[in-house]
Amino acid sequence: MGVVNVTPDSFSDGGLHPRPGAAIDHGLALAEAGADIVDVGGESTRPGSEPVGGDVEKSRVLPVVEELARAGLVVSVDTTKVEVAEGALEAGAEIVNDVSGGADPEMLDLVGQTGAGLVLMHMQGTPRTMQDDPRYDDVVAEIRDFLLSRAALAGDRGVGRSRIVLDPGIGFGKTLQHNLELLRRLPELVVTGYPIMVGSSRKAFLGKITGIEDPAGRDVPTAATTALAVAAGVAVVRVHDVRSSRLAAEVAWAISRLQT
Ligand code: HH2
Repeated sequence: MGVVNVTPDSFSDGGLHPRPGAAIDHGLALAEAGADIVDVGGESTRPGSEPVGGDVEKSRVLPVVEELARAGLVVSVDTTKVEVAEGALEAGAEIVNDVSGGADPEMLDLVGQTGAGLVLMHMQGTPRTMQDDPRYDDVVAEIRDFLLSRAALAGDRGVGRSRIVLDPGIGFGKTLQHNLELLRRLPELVVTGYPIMVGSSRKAFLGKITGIEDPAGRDVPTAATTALAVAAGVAVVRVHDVRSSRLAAEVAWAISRLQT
């Protein structure tokens, strides 16, 4: 899954694609580079970021979704707002990527009624405060239980089991140690039977490990996480630089599945 941020303030590529035209070109380039899905978002969720209104988010996202869907791409919309998701699905998106993990039951109803795909992600707190003091007794067990309970809720609201993807939310209310433990213990999420998605691309923990301060310089560290995630059985990786992660995924897949 390639990331298309139509935002002025995203942590790694904020302001790069603020206009629909630039974001559309970027989405097409990601598909060309090997993305099977493009994820279009109009609100930054980086630590400390402020929320934006639904109208602003829609004006950023909908023209981009419409054009990329028209070009034949599988488009997901990265939003927590029902009105944005609804507009995006009407404009041709097929998947809702909800970083709140379906906190608004109306989002689950919408996805259930439309038959769209749904990514449920875990976050502790809100983007404004989530990195202040994240705490867990057992980070993997707690996140797995949370995601399974939200998946069950989505099922009750009409979302088919095969349409649900679970995501532990790397960097969303997690310390370096939490992120590392989640990535080391991915098989414990894979055994739930739901497809698992991981979004580690360019995130701060990679900077802490490598000393690379500029997020845009973290694509090689990202590819390392992609390889390990694919080898662990993860189904989807959400990345900014598709080419490097696609290659890493192909090698990891060949080794772990004994395919060449
Ligand atoms: N990470 C970000 C945004 N959306 N969605 C899922 N399912 N999983 C993730 O890990 C995830 C996500 C943050 O990355 P980015 O979009 O590059 O930054 P920003 O939120 O600042 O736009």
